[in-house]
Amino acid sequence: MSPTDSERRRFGVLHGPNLQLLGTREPEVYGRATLDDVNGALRDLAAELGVDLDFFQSNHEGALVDWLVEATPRVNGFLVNAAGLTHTSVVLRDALVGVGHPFVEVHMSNTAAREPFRHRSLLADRAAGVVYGFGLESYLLGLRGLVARFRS
Ligand code: CA2
Repeated sequence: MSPTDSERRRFGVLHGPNLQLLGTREPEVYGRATLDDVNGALRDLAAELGVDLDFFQSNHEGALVDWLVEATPRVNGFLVNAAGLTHTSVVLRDALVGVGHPFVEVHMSNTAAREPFRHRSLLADRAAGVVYGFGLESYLLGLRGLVARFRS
């Protein structure tokens, strides 16, 4: 049985600073997929899983916070690649915790195998789960995890 429109889940996908550069530089770290490729693959998976997605990317911390708050009434959770803000932003952490939805943190690269400053996440201890190191696939695994959380 497929869910009715009112039962369908919607998730926000938040892309942090510089992720608009995906696919244009550092392919050895981030692969060759562009941000449009990532969003397209997420859209395809969302259709398969029967959920809806809203997307947002910004290079500005405040804009990311504003969008999280604005999106909160219409979504059930967030898929988050906060990029460099992952390692520095108390502001983004407070917003994610404050809006009260479950979120999954994802990273394209294996941050644990990179510079020490990337080993710390200010978000991970409040996340429903974390996926890193699988390139574009990190986002897809993260979405599967987020959706599964609502089905179990
Ligand atoms: O691996 C990830 O997904 C990161 O969130 C990417 C961030 C980095 O600061 C995190 O430590 C790990 C960087 C996003 C910028 O992406 C670029 C892509 C291509 C070229 C330059 C930057």
